Amino acid sequence: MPPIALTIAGSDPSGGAGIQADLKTFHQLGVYGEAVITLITVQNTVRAGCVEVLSAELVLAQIEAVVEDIPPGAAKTGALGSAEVVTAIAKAAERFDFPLVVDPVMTGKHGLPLGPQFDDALLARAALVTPNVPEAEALAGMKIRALDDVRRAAEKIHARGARAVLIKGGHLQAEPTDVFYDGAAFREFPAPRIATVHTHGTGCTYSAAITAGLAAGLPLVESIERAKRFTHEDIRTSPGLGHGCGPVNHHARLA
Ligand code: PXL
Repeated sequence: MPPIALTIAGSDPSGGAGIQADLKTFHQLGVYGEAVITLITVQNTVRAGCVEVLSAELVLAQIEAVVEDIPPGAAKTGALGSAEVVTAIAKAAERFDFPLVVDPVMTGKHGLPLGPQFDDALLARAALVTPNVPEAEALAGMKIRALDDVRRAAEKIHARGARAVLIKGGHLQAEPTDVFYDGAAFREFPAPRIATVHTHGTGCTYSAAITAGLAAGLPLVESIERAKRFTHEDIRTSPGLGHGCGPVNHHARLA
């Protein structure tokens, strides 16, 4: 049986982010992908139109159908769209016997509103939560400027119930260092910044790659390390599609 991973996320029709990025990432990392859609966006690399969020009932029915038949080895959430969907997934996740990665997506490219404030119920079900700096500021209720602030925010988010936290450093002024905290120790994952505008879908790809690692049985920190290398390679080799901020390359090869 191949490793199986589930994404619960929104659709980006341009294929760079959201459910499309997650499925391509799962596939590239040798994992069978399942996809529960929460919302549909209208967007391309230049502009964003609107967002339509599915009902919590429809999202839940999709999850139940998938999990009772082809249970995944790990799952992730991306854009969830409404407080009702967040609450419904938190409830469903009480019965998950596989790890859940929560990517607390709030705002998409071009300012698309993709998620509400997260309540503690979903964070408490997360084996890992992967905010970027603005999302970490919202979750921790503090401003983040330097690496010390990132560490404090990670502690605050961990205190809200997430088993582990990975704050992505891409929005920091300095070197984009990611900070991991699991309540016991901090780990830092630095990476050189790549000068490109073609980074659309970076966050989705990163959390999907971590989920693929967990689905394949890798330990959490190894999954993060491999996902970091994969995402870095995806950005470095982004194909420059579209007329604006293009997608990363979901087909990068890991050395
Ligand atoms: O990168 C966050 C994200 C997640 N999900 C969808 C998106 C985006 C960013 O634009 O469109 C559907």
